[in-house]
Amino acid sequence: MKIKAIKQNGIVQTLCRMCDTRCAINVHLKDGVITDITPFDRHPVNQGRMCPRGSAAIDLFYHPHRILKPLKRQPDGTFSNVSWERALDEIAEKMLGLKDQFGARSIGVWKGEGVGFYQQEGYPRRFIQAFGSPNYFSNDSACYNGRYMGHSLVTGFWNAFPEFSHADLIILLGTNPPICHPPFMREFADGRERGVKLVVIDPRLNPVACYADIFAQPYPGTDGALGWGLIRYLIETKNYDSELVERYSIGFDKIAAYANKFTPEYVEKQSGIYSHVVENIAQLVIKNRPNISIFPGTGLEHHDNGVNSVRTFAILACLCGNIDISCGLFWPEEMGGRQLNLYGEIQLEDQKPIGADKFPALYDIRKECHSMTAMDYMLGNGEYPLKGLILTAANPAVTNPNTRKVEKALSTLDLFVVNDFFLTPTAKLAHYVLPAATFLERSEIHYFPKRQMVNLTQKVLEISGVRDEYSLWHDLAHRLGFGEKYFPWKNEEEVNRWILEPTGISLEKLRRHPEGYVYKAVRYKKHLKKKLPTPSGKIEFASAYLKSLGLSEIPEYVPPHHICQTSTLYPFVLTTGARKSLFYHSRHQNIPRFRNVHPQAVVEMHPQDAADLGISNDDLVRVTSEVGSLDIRAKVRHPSELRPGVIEIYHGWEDWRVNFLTHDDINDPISGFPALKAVQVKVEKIGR
Ligand SMILES: Nc1nc2c(c(=O)[nH]1)N[C@H]1C(S)=C(S)[C@@H](COP(=O)(O)OP(=O)(O)OC[C@H]3O[C@@H](n4cnc5c(=O)[nH]c(N)nc54)[C@H](O)[C@@H]3O)O[C@H]1N2
Ligand SMILES: Nc1nc2c(c(=O)[nH]1)N[C@H]1C(S)=C(S)[C@@H](COP(=O)(O)OP(=O)(O)OC[C@H]3O[C@@H](n4cnc5c(=O)[nH]c(N)nc54)[C@H](O)[C@@H]3O)O[C@H]1N2
Ligand code: SF4
Ligand SMILES: [Mo]
Repeated sequence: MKIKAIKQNGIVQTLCRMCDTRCAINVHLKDGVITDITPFDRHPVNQGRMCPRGSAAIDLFYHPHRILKPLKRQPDGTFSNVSWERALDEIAEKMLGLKDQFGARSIGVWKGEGVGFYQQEGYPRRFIQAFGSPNYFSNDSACYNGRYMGHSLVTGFWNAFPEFSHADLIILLGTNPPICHPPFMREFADGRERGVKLVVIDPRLNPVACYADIFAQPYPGTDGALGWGLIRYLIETKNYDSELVERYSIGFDKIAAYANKFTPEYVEKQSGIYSHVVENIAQLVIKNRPNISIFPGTGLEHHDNGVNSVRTFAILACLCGNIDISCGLFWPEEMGGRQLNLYGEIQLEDQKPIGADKFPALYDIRKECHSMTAMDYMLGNGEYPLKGLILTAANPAVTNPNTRKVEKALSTLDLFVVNDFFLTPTAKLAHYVLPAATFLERSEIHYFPKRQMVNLTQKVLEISGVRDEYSLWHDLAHRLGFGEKYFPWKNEEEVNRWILEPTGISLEKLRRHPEGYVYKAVRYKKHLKKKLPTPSGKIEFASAYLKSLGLSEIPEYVPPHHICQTSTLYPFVLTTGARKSLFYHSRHQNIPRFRNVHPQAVVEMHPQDAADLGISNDDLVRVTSEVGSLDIRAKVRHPSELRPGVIEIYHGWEDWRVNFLTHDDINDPISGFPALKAVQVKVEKIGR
């Protein structure tokens, strides 16, 4: 590795991107080598703390298996080194050939969780629009879009992280903050000193549930019923913000009429949450409104009724008068920097973005194509063929549902390029694997919406032979003939300046503010003065837009498929993907000190279920769904940790891929999300 550090000795302040929390860190350098990563104590997000995954950036950066030169797959399946110039020339030539033969839309791009949002997502979006194809895919076909859409359909904006420390009541639904968003726990601890109450709704006792005043375990996918039960209670007892409803919302009569049937007893029947617990939660809501943080995680969106569950709780928040306040649904104002995407300039709707026919709201609201449907197009079962894919920072051969189909589909591509650090199961299927740069090797502008704050991250080091994300798209664009027009900037520094120019904020200024620069002082209750960004300009309890698409106008509660169609063959419900502290999806299994903590995959089971099947701890069991099967060790949990009938398997294991079992065709009708947290399965003991 030939490494150039921006300084040989000392500390560089930047943001960690081992997850999207983006804690501020000090990177310590000695003779050009990173010796330590410690928290930077003047940043409001992490306030001088960090989690163990942050320092693992060192393990990642110097990992012995890191790919440092482009690889090309040979006819015998092995990989050989090629130069960057040759790899990019050949990729560009192939792209132009496919474009000539099948049209630009036969090629797509895909960005994964490895690079996150904002600027790094902007590059592939810009690239593929400029190329003339609408086919932009991402991990967000199974992440975040569901929550984004659920909130923005009601209020017009995304529910950025609330200021939990200002709440009097926090309701967490299907989310696991101590593991997933560690700084939340500090905010919670601050709130706790003031007596904040906590309600946790999760079929599994996740770590934060141990601190809850009320912990309720619903059947997976039934949160919507609880949401409607709480709405009914507020309306019945006239304990809602009537002024907000009258002046700033539409559709109240419709939800009031629909909520009627959700008595506590009916909610109990639907969700398994005792009726008196439903009432207790409702009373806590009434007592503490409007200062309530209602926060849903993937546990809601990974169901076939996910968006409507999220909408139901967004409506509940609005009824509590919880809109545009610090601990509630906060409406961030933008900085006003330039956007990288080209949606204002190039319209490609007539090119039939993949999935836009099945899930029109997904493309409309997020300008994203549906990654599961992409597999059908690759396999020749789409309206037109998808022949080429450039994928960066994702590992769908592990993380996308119905993984065997994903592998088969990716293997049929005429051109498959993967940009990653490692030869992942996805990269092994590629024609070209390009060596990717870590976050320590790039500089980007990052926003913290809830604080209306911006940071510039620092490029700490450079490895010869490794190119950052911008360079990849830039270098390809120039070979394809649209570089000068759409990727004119020589490097990230020039892009950063172009983005910032209209704001009057300089790069130098951001460099002087490693603690973050507030681009606009936060104001609350803006909806009293200006229209909300919904079609009606008001809070939408009922959406005429969804109705026009033939979807439910109000977020009607439809029980999940495993309840509508119970199966004697597959009597268990498998929830997947409850995060582990040291793993990040499919990442970090190759970091030995982390692997020692999580050595192998397990299926977590309720002791009664295990006893019924004669299963003891560590027995080898086979879990089978309609899609596939997986052999895995059993972990028998304490009776309070899981609902009986529910089992759980983590989703990132390369050697035990739970997505062999998940369906790609049981989807939420609004977002197209796969039902990753409700798979009907059977369990058999196969050995010790
Ligand atoms: N350490 C670590 N941190 C991460 C990640 C990681 O892989 N590792 N991933 C990051 C990413 S990309 C994301 S999207 C976030 C996800 O962050 P979260 O959504 O906060 O976390 P998950 O662990 O996915 O939690 C989902 C919870 O939902 C529960 N659940 C399952 N079904 C239901 C249901 O029907 N109803 C309810 N109420 N609960 C249900 C599960 O038992 C689980 O506890 O985490 C981020 N942070
Ligand atoms: N069954 C089931 N499946 C799930 C989920 C679940 O809960 N259950 N969760 C879903 C969710 S919420 C998400 S977000 C997705 C995540 O799915 P993916 O986006 O596939 O995420 P990762 O597995 O983390 O893969 C990221 C890849 O990017 C690489 N990488 C990391 N950083 C960088 C970088 O800076 N640049 C580049 N070029 N590469 C980088 C890593 O080496 C890794 O191979 O998984 C989804 N899949
Ligand atoms: S929570 Fe951990 S991994 Fe995420 S940004 Fe902070 S230190 Fe990095
Ligand atoms: Mo995610």
